[in-house]
Amino acid sequence: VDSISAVLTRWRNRSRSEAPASPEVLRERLAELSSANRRSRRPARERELLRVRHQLGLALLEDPAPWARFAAPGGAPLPPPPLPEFGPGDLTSETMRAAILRDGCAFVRGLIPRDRATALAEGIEAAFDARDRRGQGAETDAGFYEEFEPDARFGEVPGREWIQAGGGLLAADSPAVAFSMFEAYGQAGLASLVSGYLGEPAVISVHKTTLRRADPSVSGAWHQDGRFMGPVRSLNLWLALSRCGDEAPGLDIVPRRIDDYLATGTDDAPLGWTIADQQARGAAADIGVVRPVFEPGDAIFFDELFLHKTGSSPDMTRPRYAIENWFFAPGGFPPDYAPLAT
Ligand SMILES: O=C(O)CCC(=O)C(=O)O
Ligand SMILES: [Fe+2]
Repeated sequence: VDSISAVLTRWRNRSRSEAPASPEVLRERLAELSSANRRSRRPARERELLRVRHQLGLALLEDPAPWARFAAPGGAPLPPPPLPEFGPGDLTSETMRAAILRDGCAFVRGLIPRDRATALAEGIEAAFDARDRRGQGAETDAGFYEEFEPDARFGEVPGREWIQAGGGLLAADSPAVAFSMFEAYGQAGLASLVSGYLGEPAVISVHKTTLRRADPSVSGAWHQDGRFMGPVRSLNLWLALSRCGDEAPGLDIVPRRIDDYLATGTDDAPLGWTIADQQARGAAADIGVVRPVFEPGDAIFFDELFLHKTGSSPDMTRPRYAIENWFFAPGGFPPDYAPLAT
């Protein structure tokens, strides 16, 4: 058996000197590196894993399926509105599609185990710390914060300052947390659930998979993410890693299907791409705005049309940890984003 460093050296040399590897070869590499890293975690391997995920993502984008369709809505009868709540075992691609077409979203209790969620929240705290210490010129914990450099065609990843200002850190900038995140996704069977939903292999991005820490002082603003992503075929997984919605900021949502984009920048809307409170309340109509209480590991899925915002109140006392993870179909991937295979 080759040592991992021999494998890595061969791989690095290979990717420089040969034609791009096929998706099959890259998948195999991903599986090998992941299983080695499960046995003993290594920053160099976690960095390499992100690079291979990026290459595989690029390969998948080369081969979109324009004829692909979302899963047909179906499966078992939906839980009652306004917020259809599933156990992890009873959410399928078909029931998810049915829930999104009826209520705009699907809520899942315990999508990942509580202890994994809590460990991810600790990882986020470590990544934020490593970024702060790096900002002060100090040595940092290897692998908790390293800015990912996508292929040259994408240029520099923009907006890290405002992502930071908004309480976020790109998952691709933390090889260590990214590894734990993908492991949790693997255990939850997410890739096949989401690929089944999209009708194509689910791909995420460097630009829009964000580790979040929301302090009670953050004020949310109503929005639909499709407003700034353009025409996409997407599914967002918003995964709570700490209890929120009561003692810590959660999400305020309008749990109904909205088929188009609401007017932005009117009335008291704080920014050009955001939606005024009275517009959002109007859209919610008799359903009302809902602020679910999430436990660590609970999740909500929704797409680019869904109306939501960070839900905070002045009386909240704790920060909230979460992952905002947008999956895309290769046939509906934002052109400026750098892909990562799931
Ligand atoms: O985490 C938040 O508070 C905002 C999340 C969000 O806007 C999203 O997941 O699209
Ligand atoms: Fe959003």
